[in-house]
Order: sequence, then structure tokens, then C-alpha cells
Amino acid sequence: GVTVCEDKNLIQVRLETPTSSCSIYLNGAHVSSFIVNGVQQFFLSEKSAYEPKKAIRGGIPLIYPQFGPGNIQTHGFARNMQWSIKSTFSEGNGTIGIKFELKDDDYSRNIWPNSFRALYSVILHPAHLELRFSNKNTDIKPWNYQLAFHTYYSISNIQNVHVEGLSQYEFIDKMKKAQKFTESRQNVTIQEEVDRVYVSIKPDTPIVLVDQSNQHKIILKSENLNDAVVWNPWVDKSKAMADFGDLEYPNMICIEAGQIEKPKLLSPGEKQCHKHFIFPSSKQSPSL
Ligand code: TA6
Repeated sequence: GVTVCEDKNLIQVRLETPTSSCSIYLNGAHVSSFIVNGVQQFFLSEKSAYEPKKAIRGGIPLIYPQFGPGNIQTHGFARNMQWSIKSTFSEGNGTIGIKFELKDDDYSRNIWPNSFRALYSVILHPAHLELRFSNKNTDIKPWNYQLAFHTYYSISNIQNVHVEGLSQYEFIDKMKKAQKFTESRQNVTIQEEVDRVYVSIKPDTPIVLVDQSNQHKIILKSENLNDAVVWNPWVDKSKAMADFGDLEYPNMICIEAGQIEKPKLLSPGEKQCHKHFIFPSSKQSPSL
């Protein structure tokens, strides 16, 4: 089912199936929780703000129309604008979905002088989450955009996890002056601050987060998203973030599906749709 309620002074929508649930704030159309068989898949910082126009630290910040620093504010404005509910729906086999809409307004045009309409659907399946982002150029001139689902995963401990599926891909290493390297490891592990954009990932390449200590895996697949970010702030960056605890970094990892290295160009009237799928699988019994 679908319920709308107030949570931390923000409007929140809750989707439920018999085996899964998902919570989304209208502020940023921000997915903050995804529970499957009693297990919370996402990390949320204890120190996150929950205020209009502020990004929530955790869950899935929706990064649009710009990734990272650049002409407009870092990671764009979609994650701190108020989205509206366009519809709720089911696509059969136990799914429950909700579609949010965002259009340009004075606030966005003041930051990014382009007319757009974005539709973002969050579809809760019995054991996985599906995200669909579609945007249309409603302007009279072309513009380009980047997009990323900046997902924070909850993990037992950063020492016990690795990421599979990235070997042989090139990546832009933000920790090394954005130089490009090639990933040689089958299992990508994290022992320091990591901030990398893996680029030109073949379609249908599953990226797998493996948490050995609780035998938990999360399989990620995307359509029309060519890049994937792996990020952990580690010690110093954690201290530099006011909305992130100094000792939280061992319990999270960001693996983000995005269109980053090559922004998409949209002509007037043109639309583009991007999809991302999050499949947890766990041998552990549901947490009581
Ligand atoms: O996705 C990684 C990254 O680009 C890092 O460079 C770090 O800045 C992170 O995003 C968080 O950015 P935020 O603006 O949410 O604090």
C-alpha cells in the first residue's frame, strides 16, 4: 500500500508490500529507506538534516542536472527541491509504485536557465527496488545534463566488504587530480578515502556489493547509465562534513549509478529515460 505522513517535519511517502517497504521524502524525492525481509539496505547519518532545501545525508540523493562541482551548486538542485506526487500505480506481480514530478521554477531557473520536466518513479518490488528517471527538454534551446542515484548502502564494516564487476574498467580518481586509471582488481576493497567514477560500463553489467560478514550481497543493474561512482569519505572527509558523524564511515559505502563523464544533450522536446535496479540477497535471517 501507499501512505503519506509527516516525518521530521517533512512529507514522507511510505510504500509497502508483504515483504518489503520503502520511504521517500517529497523533499528531493529522496528515498530514505528500503527494507527487504526485515533488513534495512540503506545508510542514514545520525547527523543528517531534515529541512526543506537541504539534502538528506543517506538513502538515495537524486543528483540532477549536474554531478559534482561545476557551474551550479555541487550535485545540482533536484535533491533539495520539493517534488510533487503525480500518481501511484501497480505494475502487477506485487509491485507498488509512485511517480514524482519536478518542473523548472523561478528557483531552478535562477540557478540553471533551462526549462525542463522531470518524472521520477520509485517502484517497490517484493524483493528489489526499481528507479526510473525521465526528463524532457521543454525549452526552445538544447541543454545537457548529468544524473546520478547517489545511494548510501548500510554495511557491517568497510573492512568486510568489496565490490565486484568493475575490473578492467577505467576510472577517474578524484583523489589523484581526476587522473584516469584502469581497475585491475576483481574485488575492489576500501582502505582509505575513495572517490572514483568508473566510466563506460557495458550495459547489463551487474555491479555487486558483497558484505562477507553477514553474507549479504546487493546486485546493481542499470539501463542508460554509463558510469558508476564508488565513494567512502574515510576519516578526514567525515570530520569535514557537519551532517555526517566522525565514526560513521565504516558503516557505509556509496555505489552510485550515473551518467557523469559524458553529459546527455537534449534538444527541445526530446526526452531521455534512465533506470536503476537494486537487488539485495541475503542468507541471513531477518533481524528481529
Ligand atoms: O559521489 C561522491 C561525491 O561526489 C564526493 O566527492 C563527495 O563530495 C560526495 O559526493 C558527497 O557530496 P555532497 O554534496 O552530498 O556532500
